[in-house]
Amino acid sequence: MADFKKLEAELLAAITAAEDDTRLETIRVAALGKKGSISELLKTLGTMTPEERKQEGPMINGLRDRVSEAITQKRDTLKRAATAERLVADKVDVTLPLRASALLRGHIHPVSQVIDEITAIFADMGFSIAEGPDIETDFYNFTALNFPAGHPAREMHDTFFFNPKPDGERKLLRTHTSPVQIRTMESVKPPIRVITPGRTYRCDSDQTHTPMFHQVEGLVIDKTSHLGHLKWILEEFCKAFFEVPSVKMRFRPSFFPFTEPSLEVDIQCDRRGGEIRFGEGNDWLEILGCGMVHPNVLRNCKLDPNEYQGFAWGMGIDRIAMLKYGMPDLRPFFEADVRWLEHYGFRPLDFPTLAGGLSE
Ligand code: 2U9
Repeated sequence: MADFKKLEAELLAAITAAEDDTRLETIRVAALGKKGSISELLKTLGTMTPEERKQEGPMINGLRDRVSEAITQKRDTLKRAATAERLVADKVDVTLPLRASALLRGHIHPVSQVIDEITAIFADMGFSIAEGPDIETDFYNFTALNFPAGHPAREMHDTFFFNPKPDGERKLLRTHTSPVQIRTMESVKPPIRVITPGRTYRCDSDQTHTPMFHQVEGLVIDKTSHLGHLKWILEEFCKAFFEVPSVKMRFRPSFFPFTEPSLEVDIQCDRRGGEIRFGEGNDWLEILGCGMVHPNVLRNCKLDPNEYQGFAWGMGIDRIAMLKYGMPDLRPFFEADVRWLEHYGFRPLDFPTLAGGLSE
């Protein structure tokens, strides 16, 4: 009996003195584990006479319950103390600036952003997107598009040509995305509604021209498609792209080998105050060229001009990106300067949609 009291006093003192969970667990195993001091005492109950057991049983069981309870309470106390300690130590300075997540550190290049915006607008009107090779044959870049033999665009100083192959064929870097529409007309039976954004190349370099630039062209071929449809499409596009409720457009006669008639299109703008605003003002700005697809081009794609007709247009993506986002110089577009990209780039997760907003 005296031994039980002594054991209990020792265990309770050790439990009180335990400084952490590990120490407490060692005490628990030493007392209540398989070979612990209290477990050994419990085992002796089996060897006792009923009288002895009647007397000793409650004492040993009482000892076990009190020690278990003391351990549980001590564990709670240690846990609460640890939490309190962490609350004091883990200070958060809510005034610190936000550290940008890796996902937000990169930026979308304005050209990619504008391609995504154009894609969203034309996809909403039922157009598909087509792509083709940057390295083209003379046929797809010029001949099929009704360029005559001596046309200036076919000269070395206007276009990048590869060295001729043994059979004399000279490949070239496409000067427009029109070859993609030729390939589309060869492989898709009308009705066709397609836009072709992509890289294009010309032997030209100054403040407003770079040897590589971006174009988007559109093509509609059906049985009765006409300039009235084209006008509506271009007006809807300009309103959506420049995010204005209305815009006036001016169509001037022009000439391209691949369209007849051919037109150049200006949009209304206001240049006062050192910046351009669209949908208001008395100035005009040229933004694209267009026309009815030349019958020779249809014939070159094995389409009968007596059955099918349609229209096409083309515009420079870099140029309309500069206009929309107020970027004064074209050259930094292709200099890969991270500071420029951080300034003019777009947040990576804000994909432009008509419903969600193109540029917000
Ligand atoms: C096919 C038939 C006709 C595409 C067209 C233009 C007019 C045009 C320029 C705008 C600025 C090129 O980037 S730019 O220098 N483009 O003015 N493009 S019509 O006509 C086509 C295309 C494909 C089969």
